[in-house]
Amino acid sequence: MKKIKGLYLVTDRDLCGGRPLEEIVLAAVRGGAACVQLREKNLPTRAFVEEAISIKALLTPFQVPLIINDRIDVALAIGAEGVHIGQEDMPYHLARRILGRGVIIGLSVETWDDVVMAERWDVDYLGVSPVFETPTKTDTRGSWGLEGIARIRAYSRHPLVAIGGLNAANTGAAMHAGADGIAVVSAICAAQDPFLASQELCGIIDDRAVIKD
Ligand code: TZP
Ligand code: MG
Repeated sequence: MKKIKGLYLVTDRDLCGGRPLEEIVLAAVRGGAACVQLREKNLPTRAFVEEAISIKALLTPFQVPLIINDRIDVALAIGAEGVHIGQEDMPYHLARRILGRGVIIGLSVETWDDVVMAERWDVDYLGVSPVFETPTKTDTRGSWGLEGIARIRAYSRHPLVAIGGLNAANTGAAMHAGADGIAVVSAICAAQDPFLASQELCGIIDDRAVIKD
């Protein structure tokens, strides 16, 4: 399976300040983002699929994988490299059965029970969610903090992608605590210059953020 390393962009069209999502994604990837998750909570299926096809075409020349949030059907339909599922989405083992072994599946962990359960599964990474409270997503079950990353790192065999409230000021600390990758929404989507924001975050992450096969 393709290695994902470094900075992971999660999209949010509402935070792009009226700029086209394609523009933000392109800037992020040019700035060094190594993975893009298309996260659309309100788009009708047709629009979601069309957007996904467009973003996939944009990412292919960069060999940057596209991960679809929640929607296994959309990922399959457009041949995305992966899906990201949460604890209320399709159960992991069924998602794997549908998608097969070659597709990246990331799983959000929000509680310690989630972390323990995930050890039984061959997930491609855990989304440590959220590290810090964030206005971008408020339906969360508390926050892990940096010590949560360290605790999960010490226990879990899975690569860890930290998400929630991460920015240039705390990305280094999240890496130091044991994250393999850093996922951000607002730090890129809402940035005045998403290219520079992405470049800065990548510089901090350095080449330590490798999600292994
Ligand atoms: N999952 C957990 S926190 C979060 C998601 C999608 C939002 C993170 O947004 P931001 O703006 O990077 O804090
Ligand atoms: Mg979900």
